[in-house]
Amino acid sequence: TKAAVIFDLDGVIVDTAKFHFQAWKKLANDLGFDFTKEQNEQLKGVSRVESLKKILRWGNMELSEEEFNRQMALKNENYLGYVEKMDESEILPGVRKILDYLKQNNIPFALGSASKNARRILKQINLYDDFDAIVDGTDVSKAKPDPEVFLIAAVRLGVQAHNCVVFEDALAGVQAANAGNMTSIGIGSASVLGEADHVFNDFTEIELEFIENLLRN
Ligand code: B16
Ligand code: MG
Repeated sequence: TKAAVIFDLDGVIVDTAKFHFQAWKKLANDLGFDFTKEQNEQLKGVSRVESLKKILRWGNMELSEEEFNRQMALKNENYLGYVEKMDESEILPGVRKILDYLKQNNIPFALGSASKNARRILKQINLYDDFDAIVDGTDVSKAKPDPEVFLIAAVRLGVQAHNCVVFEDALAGVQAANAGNMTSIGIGSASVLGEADHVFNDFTEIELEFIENLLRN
């Protein structure tokens, strides 16, 4: 049995959630309303289209299809303005240590993200070539909590789903990993990610021995 690891991107490897928030907030403000940081939590792991639908519901707004698509494109342009400025310093604390450990031990690892910008972000932070497989929002038809993104990653890594360990910061992502029969590790608050097999506040709390044990089983 060959074990492998799958990482979510936003909220796990980098904190792009803060940039998504700024860009969505600007969109809402330009349309004449606002939403809170708490509401923004509900956008984590959610696709671009579904995010805009939620936000418009919060603002009690409806847009024509054309305007909806225009707003989505504007949001993404704005978001990419932040992404352009990203570099290796944006890699969250503790992540590099785990990636190095996996590489040294020849344990394959993939990216499993809902973002259509995932490849661009990995290039910005100089991790693009480190992943054995990259599955992102351009590869899937069903959004998390559907396990599709992680199942495709397992196939591309050549491992069985039940031998995969998934790191996720969003509840929808934890549910996707569980639905795919994978081991789920929540990164964030246990009150949000209680459905995960294990939860840590961040990667600095994870000992290499913990990963070792997980991958041995
Ligand atoms: P984009 P993940 C998700 O990435 C984000 O958590 C979510 O907030 C975002 O709306 C989604 O990607 C789509 O991103 O607009 O770049 O295609 O957490 O699955 O890595
Ligand atoms: Mg995420």
